Amino acid sequence: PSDCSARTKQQQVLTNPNNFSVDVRMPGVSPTGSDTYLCMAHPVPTSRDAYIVDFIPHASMDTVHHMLLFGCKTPVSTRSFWDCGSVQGTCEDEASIMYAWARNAPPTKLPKDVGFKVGGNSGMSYFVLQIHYGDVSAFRDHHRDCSGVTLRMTSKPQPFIAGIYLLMSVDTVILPGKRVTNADIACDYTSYPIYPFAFRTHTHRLGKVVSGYRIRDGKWSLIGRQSPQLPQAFYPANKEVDVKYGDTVAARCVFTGEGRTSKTYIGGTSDDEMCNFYIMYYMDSKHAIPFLNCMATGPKELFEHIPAEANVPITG
Ligand code: IYT
Ligand code: CU
Ligand code: CU
Repeated sequence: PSDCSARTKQQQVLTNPNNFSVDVRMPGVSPTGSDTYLCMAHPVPTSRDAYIVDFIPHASMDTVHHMLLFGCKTPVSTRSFWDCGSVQGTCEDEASIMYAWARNAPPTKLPKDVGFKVGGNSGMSYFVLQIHYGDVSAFRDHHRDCSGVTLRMTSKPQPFIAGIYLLMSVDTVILPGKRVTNADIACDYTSYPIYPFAFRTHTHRLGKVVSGYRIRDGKWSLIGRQSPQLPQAFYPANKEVDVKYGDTVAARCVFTGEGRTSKTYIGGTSDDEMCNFYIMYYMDSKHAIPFLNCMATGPKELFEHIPAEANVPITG
């Protein structure tokens, strides 16, 4: 409806002066084609340190396919909204994913005493919301959409800081017609302990299964395994598996080249592929590292010992 023109605002919760909410919502948009990606930026409303402690999604089930929330220093645009389809059109600098909503997937909650740090000197001065609108027929009546997310925030320092560890392949090539191609990624972990509590997988159409592991003393322990063809939300991770100094973190994406007539490379379009395993973790705020990346190809000898489940496609 039309009451969504001034929806993006900051709200003070009267009970506790440290607590506030930020509404990051589309300013009443009406996509004109199917599979439109729209983005909007919202400044973090404080220059001090602040912590996101909860996400409350507002998504129209009949139009929104998925929503992602990023933090960064410089959004691609500060217009009310912009088209951010196909290529990485969110931030000028590196965008850090903090939240994912996908139709028919259960939402993940942050554990108690855990917050994403933004504002201050965190390098996060903007939130960028990306919404993938699916079937456009729901917009034939030209109504305006204000889907988005409300962030529950506090200025009170949290005992644990949430972070994201992104494992991604940069060099996988999938040969046409070849039944199985693995993308293997691995990095040694040499920092303070992290405690994974959620994970997200991302590939395009050719991905069958994506699995992430901790390797300690030669033993592989599953952090999470999912079909990237299911809604790409954050799913609960195996809580028993922490990662500490001396461990290796590894991920495998299984692809098929069946149905393709030319080589498929890593890239931004839907004809390209990606192999991503995101670990959402918390760590002691005393030595918190909010974002980590691993882009190294895993050594063949290491992946000879990957559990067999990593090669089993998830059906249904
Ligand atoms: C080449 C590739 O794999 N791109 C991924 C991972 C990626 C995410 C972010 C790369 C960079 C980032 O700043 I955040 I550089 C990719 O684009 N993944 C998509 C979204 O863009 C997040 C996804 O849905 O996971
Ligand atoms: Cu989507
Ligand atoms: Cu992608």
